[in-house]
Amino acid sequence: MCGGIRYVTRRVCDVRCYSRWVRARILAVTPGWLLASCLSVSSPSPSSVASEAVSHCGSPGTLCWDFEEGRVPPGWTPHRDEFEGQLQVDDTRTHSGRYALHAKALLGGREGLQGGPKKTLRFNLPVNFGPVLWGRVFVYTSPARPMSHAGLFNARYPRPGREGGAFDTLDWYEVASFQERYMAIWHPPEPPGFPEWVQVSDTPVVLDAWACLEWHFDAAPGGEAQAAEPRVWVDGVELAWPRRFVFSDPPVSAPVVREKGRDFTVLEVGVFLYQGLSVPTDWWLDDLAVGPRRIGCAGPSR
Ligand SMILES: [Ca+2]
Repeated sequence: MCGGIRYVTRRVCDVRCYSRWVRARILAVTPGWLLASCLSVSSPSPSSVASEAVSHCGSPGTLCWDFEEGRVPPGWTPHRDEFEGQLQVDDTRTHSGRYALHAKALLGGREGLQGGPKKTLRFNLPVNFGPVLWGRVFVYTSPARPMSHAGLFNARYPRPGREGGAFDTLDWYEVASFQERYMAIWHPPEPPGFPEWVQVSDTPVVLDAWACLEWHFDAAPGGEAQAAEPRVWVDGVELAWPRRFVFSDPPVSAPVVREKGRDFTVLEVGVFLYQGLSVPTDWWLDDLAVGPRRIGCAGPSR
């Protein structure tokens, strides 16, 4: 039993463990930093400038960013900025070309306690992007795998019956790591971002090497009552999720209903830790792409 919810033993452990780590988020989302951040951003809107500025590499509708501008690409705007470190485009390590997006020397807080370094950019997708979002990014993590929940990418869409809307009104899918393993989550709007459907893999985060992360988010699977569970691949191998559970605080007895959606509207990329990070850690992200079809890991040579 867990707050009146019956779980199998494994899930009780998972939920309690995860609760201890993510409780930080509950406290972190209510102060002004996030409310101000969420409320200050405008509603997603058609962005002809952004959609024209990125290259449509590969198949139709695919958007790609290789960061070879040497600066934050057009259409992307700073979103979260908490604790120590910087998020910048630089030439310190790349998967392709000369430049990559670099989350540099992130640090702040303590593992297991509320708050953590968050450095992200956001991007408004072109209108009518659709309900299926495949993604691909190459990630290099060094020098240590974080124990805390470390988000890398998320994509958001309006709740059923709505169009557009502010960032904090959108359902969202997330690709992240937790306890040194890859993780994927479906969330209701943030804050609070739960009750959420959490999937934790048994695959350790690739360290000190480039890893190709791919994901598939389907907000409108045919014949299904709710949005699909997120799927993630690392270097072409789909991840298994031995730990799958609902997280909420306080706990809820009802299962999470992953609301369906019609169009993804917003992307967020960078690194966002919901608990502390005591080891200065760097992430590099390069050759980010999203589209309605699988993009794969083929691309520029390293
Ligand atoms: Ca590059």
